Amino acid sequence: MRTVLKRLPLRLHSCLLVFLVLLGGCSDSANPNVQQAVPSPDRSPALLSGLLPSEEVVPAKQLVLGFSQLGSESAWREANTASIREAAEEAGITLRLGNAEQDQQKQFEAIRSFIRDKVDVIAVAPVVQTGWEPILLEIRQAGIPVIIVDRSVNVEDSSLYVTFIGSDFYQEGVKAAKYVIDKMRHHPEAIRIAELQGTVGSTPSIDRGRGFRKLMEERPNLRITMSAPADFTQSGGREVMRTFLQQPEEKWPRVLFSHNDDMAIGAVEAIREAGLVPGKDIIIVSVDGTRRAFEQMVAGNINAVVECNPLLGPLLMQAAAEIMAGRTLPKRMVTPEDIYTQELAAMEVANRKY
Ligand code: GYE
Repeated sequence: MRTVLKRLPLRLHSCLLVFLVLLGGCSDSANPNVQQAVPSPDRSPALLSGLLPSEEVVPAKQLVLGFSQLGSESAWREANTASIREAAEEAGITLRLGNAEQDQQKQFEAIRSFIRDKVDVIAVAPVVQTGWEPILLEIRQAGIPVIIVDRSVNVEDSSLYVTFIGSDFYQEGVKAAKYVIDKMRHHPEAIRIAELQGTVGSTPSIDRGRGFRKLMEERPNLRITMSAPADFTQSGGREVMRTFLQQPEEKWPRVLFSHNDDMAIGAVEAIREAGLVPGKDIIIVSVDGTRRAFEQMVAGNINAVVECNPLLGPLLMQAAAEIMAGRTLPKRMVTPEDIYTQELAAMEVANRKY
């Protein structure tokens, strides 16, 4: 019989191997409830070699995964949802998917319905990072293992979940800052920077902002003079950028750091409306690396994009199957990511998968 893991593309095994090599030693085996649901969680040498003996793996049709997706606000999110749907189908895993439309309460409701349905594994992409302890305790009571996907949760007891699969948002902020510092290296004068933040209280917005600021501290002439949340949406980015440009001209920013591509694309529209040239009068750096942002780079409107990979589906399915097979996963799985500038955009645009 074909198994979940046999159905996953080979490159995923090597991906997981990279994570394990990078993060080996971070594994968590302290969660008694996870151990209850997951017998003998010793790290398997077979897993480390990337080759799994098929007979040890739970047959695909037995695995039901409940996934609470936080919303559908951006191109990144659409790609993330599609990746998870496709990977579940490919792996033969039954997926129950709830779209919480940016509402944490709806995520709780979806999770409670997964508990009632006695799914095997619950995955959550948390809209904000606080407030998760009570529901994670409810899941623990039910003996269901939890995988956190994309954004993280602030909990004191990290044994409340098995693993967190997602990007290093702090590093994304650092990469964006490095680009701005390099781009402005011949400008000793005071440079005003505007920042479009994502959803208030969400990990990517908090950590991208922190990483960016950390590097800015070293450059006193580069100052963030305007900063406001725009919910990671294109319309939000357009509206907030409009308000920035309603300020007197001497306050206009020379640089825009947008926490995602959708908001940057909205900002490009607002910049044009104000009679300015995006990418020239205002240097723009954003995060995600969607095909649309690459097209904007090719057109010269966006200057640089820090990659944030939404294609987490295959890794999530692999992790769920590993848990069911009783293996210990690293506590943290980080996706490798890059930064792209206009010079590279034309070459890369056709290769973008999202
Ligand atoms: O950058 C943004 C989306 O959580 C990493 O959420 C994700 C972010 C992504 O809306 O486009």
